[in-house]
Amino acid sequence: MPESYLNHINGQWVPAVSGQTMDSLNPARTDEIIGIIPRSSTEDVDRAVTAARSAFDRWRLTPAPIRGEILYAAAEVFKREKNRLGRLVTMEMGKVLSEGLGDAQEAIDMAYYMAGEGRRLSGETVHSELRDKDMKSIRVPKGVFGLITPWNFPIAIPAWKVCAALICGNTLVFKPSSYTGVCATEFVRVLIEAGLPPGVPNLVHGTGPEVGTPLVDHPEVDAVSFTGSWVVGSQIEAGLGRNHKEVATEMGGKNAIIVLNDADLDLAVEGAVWGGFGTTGQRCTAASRIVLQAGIHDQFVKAFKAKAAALVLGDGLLPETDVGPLAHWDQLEKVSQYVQVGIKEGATLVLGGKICRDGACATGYFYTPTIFVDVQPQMTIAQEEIFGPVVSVIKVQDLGEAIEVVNGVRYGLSSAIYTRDVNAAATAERDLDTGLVYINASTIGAEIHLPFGGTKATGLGPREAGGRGGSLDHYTKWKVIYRDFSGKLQKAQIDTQKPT
Ligand code: UN1
Repeated sequence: MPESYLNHINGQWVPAVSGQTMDSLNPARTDEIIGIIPRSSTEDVDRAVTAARSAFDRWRLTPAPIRGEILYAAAEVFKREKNRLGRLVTMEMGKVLSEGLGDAQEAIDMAYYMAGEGRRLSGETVHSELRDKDMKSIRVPKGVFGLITPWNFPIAIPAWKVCAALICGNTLVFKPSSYTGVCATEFVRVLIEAGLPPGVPNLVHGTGPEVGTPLVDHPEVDAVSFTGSWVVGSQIEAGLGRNHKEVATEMGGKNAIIVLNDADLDLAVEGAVWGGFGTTGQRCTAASRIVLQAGIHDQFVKAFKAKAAALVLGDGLLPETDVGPLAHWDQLEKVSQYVQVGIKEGATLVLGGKICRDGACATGYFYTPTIFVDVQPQMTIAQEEIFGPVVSVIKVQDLGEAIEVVNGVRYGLSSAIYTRDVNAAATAERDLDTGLVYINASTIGAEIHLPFGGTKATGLGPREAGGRGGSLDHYTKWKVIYRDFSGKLQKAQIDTQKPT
């Protein structure tokens, strides 16, 4: 009998008010239910937001280094639980075990990193133009956050948002993807064990329309962080903008790897396989376009195809598996449809292009690694985010054309270039319009202590992760304090002070 999971509201584990539930399935073995999670609605959201609001003042006034100590304790629990959480990620979301463990590792890293920020939440002190007056800027929390996270990094992305929100002194209502509710619950259990007070973290399970929408629309929610689809993220941006509430969105990419004629080809092929088919292509940072300079095109495609064809599909818990299933049925449908569009628009399918139903694939949502060549930059498969194991190869003549192709999409998350020419690498670094640029490395694998995010339709608002210049800018607002201890009326810009 699968375990039943609950919402966490005001320090209590509680079912949805409606009593309704949803099953969370293993995408590699769809007859296996990983857990039963609540299917909540507006009333549950309302209770959670009320709890977060009433806990806010106490949490805001808890010294930041003490908040940091709780996050440090959480990091230690994440570390203790890493194997269990990593396996659970694989079972509920499908990525292979080494990546499931990597997902859990990001939470460990983020919790330690943000714990340290408790002693570093600094602003500026500067000199006043007037005597006997001082001034400073300080970071203050924004209040109650709504945090909405996707299924592709079911532990890591919650950790990015939750740890940053907490260290800055905010309380929160966390609404995870309904495909990975068990991972989300285990994540919150760690926070509770670490000693977070009631009402500070709240967890409400459910669907986007039934929980996400009332959460972002709630008048007592001060700001929102969202990672997920462009369609939903754009609606959230518009709605919050109208209400003057701050939002940070991260909505995907159409990332590309450039390979120039002088590149280390073996390294570039390895990078393309890892970026294109790692996590079954279900990363916002996945390398879904490979832009090849004409001189190495044929040789690269041959090696790339051979390596991709050798990838073993199966249950991510099995040691021989290279590529796990897609995370759910809709993903399988979407990927299949995009592949049909690619064929119709005239791209040449050289590998894969089909749902896998043989052997180890029979029980789940598997799609074979797929490569298209002869792809034109404007084709649908080269413009839209597919979020699956489908890579489009585009041929170009030179670096200038390559950069134009990479930048010629509406997203701007990650890009990479393989070259031994230092001038070419520097030009790419300057001109690629993406939030992340990799030199001689693939498009995936950002580290948590630098900002994560991108340009154009990839997202709005401050970046995720990182510290200054990253998520601290989303989870705090600036307050400026002027203190005049002259005992008289002093007028900035008007009273001129002479040297004595
Ligand atoms: C995502 O796909 O939304 O840089 C996040 C990476 C990972 C995070 C990806 N560390 O690929």
